[in-house]
Amino acid sequence: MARYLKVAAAQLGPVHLADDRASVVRRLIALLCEAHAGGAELVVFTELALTTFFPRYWMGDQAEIDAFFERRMPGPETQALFDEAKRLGVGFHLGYAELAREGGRTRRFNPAILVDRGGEIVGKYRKIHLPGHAEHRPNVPFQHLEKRYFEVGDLGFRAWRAMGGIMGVCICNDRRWPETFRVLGLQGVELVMLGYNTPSFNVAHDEPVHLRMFHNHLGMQAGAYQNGTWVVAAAKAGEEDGHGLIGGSCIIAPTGEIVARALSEDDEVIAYACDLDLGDYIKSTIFNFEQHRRIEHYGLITRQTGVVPPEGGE
Ligand code: ING
Repeated sequence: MARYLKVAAAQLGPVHLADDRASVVRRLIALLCEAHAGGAELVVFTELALTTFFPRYWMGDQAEIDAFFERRMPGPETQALFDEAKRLGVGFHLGYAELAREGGRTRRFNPAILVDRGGEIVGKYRKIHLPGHAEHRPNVPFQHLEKRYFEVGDLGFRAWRAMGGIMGVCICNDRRWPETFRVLGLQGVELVMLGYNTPSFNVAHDEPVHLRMFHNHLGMQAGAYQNGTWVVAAAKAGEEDGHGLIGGSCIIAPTGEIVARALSEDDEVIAYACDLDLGDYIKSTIFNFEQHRRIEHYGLITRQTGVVPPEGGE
């Protein structure tokens, strides 16, 4: 039995500080229309799609920081994207920066939403694994201040029945952590969608540049295979005001194979007809969780945060 969903990853090229939201939304709508023309029913946009990757900058003034955040979704500039998607009957995933008033206080998150064919937000995820640092590091070429500008997501890793299957969402750094995919896998996820903004080189360690792309795909391919799920990943790519971000947007089958991959570091649509039943044999044999997992031996994973090496010995 095959249950096809034509999915597109809409890679977004650089968004510069000078680019306003309206111009970015026009690009997103153009990508949406291109994907729809190719038969896509679901379009995955990237993380923090509406602005430049602002956590690379140290900003001391909260009003300056908050200018990168959305107060409402859809908001005045993004309504046009929701309207066009609904008109075309296409679902989409969108990452953005969220400023919310909850529990009597202002909250700031790095979320992504899943919007169905009818234009309704059916799911929201707030990024849990925030990489980088919270303090200003003056001696590096760029900052990575997600721990300063965002709170840790408080909605957990959730899967939703939508688009004719079981959909999951995570964001960027989440894709590097096996726990992300396993918690979604334990909900029977059939397609995990995500966006990422990944600097082209690692300021934290002098590592060969080719490893950025290798590690980008490694974690997602493993996550796909080990949980029998599709993974659709859309990059924000290219040089944003001189700061490079890797491309490599891709669609990965539950077998772990990359079935489509972006060639550029600019606005680019890739697409694939994903058989949402393809992961069934993986979930019912090698990764039949019910039959094979031994949770009585996994306690350290949730009891312990950091490393505790063995005592004694030489
Ligand atoms: N970006 C990067 C990512 O996880 C990063 C941060 C890059 C962490 C390279 C470690 C190594 O792809 C975001 N936004 O999480």
